[in-house]
Amino acid sequence: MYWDEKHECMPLGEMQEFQLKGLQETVKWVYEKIPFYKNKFQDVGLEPGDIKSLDDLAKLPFTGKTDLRDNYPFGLCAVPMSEVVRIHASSGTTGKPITGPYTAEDLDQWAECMARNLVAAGIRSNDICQNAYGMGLFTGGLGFHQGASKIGVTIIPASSGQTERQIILMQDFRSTALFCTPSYALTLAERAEEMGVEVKGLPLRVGVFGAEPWTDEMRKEIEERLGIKGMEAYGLTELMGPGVSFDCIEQNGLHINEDHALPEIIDPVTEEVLPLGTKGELVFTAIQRRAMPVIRYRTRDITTLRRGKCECGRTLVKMDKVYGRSDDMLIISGVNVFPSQIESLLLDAEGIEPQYVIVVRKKGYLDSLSIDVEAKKEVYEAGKEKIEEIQGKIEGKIRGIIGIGAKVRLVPPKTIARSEGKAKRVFDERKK
Ligand code: DLL
Repeated sequence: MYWDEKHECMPLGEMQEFQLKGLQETVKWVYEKIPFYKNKFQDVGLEPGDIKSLDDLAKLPFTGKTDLRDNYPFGLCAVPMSEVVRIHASSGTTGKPITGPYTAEDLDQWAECMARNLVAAGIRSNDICQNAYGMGLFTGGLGFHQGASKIGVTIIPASSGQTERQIILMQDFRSTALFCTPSYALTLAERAEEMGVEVKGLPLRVGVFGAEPWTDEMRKEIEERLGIKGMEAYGLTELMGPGVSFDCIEQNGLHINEDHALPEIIDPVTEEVLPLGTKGELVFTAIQRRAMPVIRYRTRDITTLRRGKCECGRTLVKMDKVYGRSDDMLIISGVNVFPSQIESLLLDAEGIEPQYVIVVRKKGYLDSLSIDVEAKKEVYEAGKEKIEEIQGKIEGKIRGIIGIGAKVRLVPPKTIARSEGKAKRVFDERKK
């Protein structure tokens, strides 16, 4: 079942015509309304009329996070404040947050994109959806809320946190669907176990998880512990929030709402556009938004684009699960490592809980990588020998598969801080 069959299953030729029209209109719109873009286009000698085909997209300059920060809060907004009906913002751990202003039409389009996401995840109007994404400036809570409202489900706007109460709500209101970050899903699973609540015996059957990188191994872990299907949502404040891409029942890549967000993959160093099937940095151009349409926005997310027949019938281009962010990539003694590679190996190991932190330090001239991962209770209780055996096995795998030395430490159960939103698992102390 689709939410918007026309756009989700559009033949490629028709989609490209639609995209070109959207691109031309948007380029003209930002050129006329936002001095920042006009100046940037003029710097490279470009006028809106020069965009004659989708290939001309490559002629446009990129927009980066710093451009958004430099123009904080509304320098890149194309409409007067009287037409802005909502403002979201990303938390912005460093520097100024990224703002996301929306017109009423932008909000409606966002809800449409989210409705596609939820229907593809199997959500229907008779579902009772517990929305445990943070409500507020973060786009997760309200983004899911609006999409779910379009479908007409029963929404429980629980927001994140108050974990024990979440479990009680899940039992009392008989939630069938859960929306939250993957790391919070784990926190909920664990809290339920501590409370003696058997989630598998409850009506919960599906989760829609996103907002942070998570591996397929993590998905399996969540699916098993909660006894549900774990579906995915991807997005970013700069584009709309969640609803940019989503996985279907095939669970092998995320369909991009490419009639809204026109994707490209580039080499993050040379900025050259890469062909389909090549891993690189994801770049998006918003082609239907009015308040803040970004042009060739560099997401820093690393993935691959693929076109082909999907069993679900959707023709929307697919991106692979995000491998990591280019700024999260660790260079350890010259070897490039994504935290997701470490997560995959950890979660494959026996006797550990999916709770870990990665710390990189500099010792003299050398980089050192240490990983603390929680032992399962029975392993911890089994004693030193068992613990050392597992530590050694994981270290061996990391050396063999990733090619770097790591110090792995199994720490006692429940000693690593639990996440209620986006988990912070990597600490690169060399950057201090
Ligand atoms: O995290 C929007 C969102 C909310 C997506 C709820 C999905 C569900 P920001 O806070 O602006 O927006 O963070 C955007 O989070 O560039 C990615 O690096 C990361 N991210 C989002 N979804 C995924 C995902 C929201 N499914 C940044 N897998 C993005 C991996 C993700 N990373």
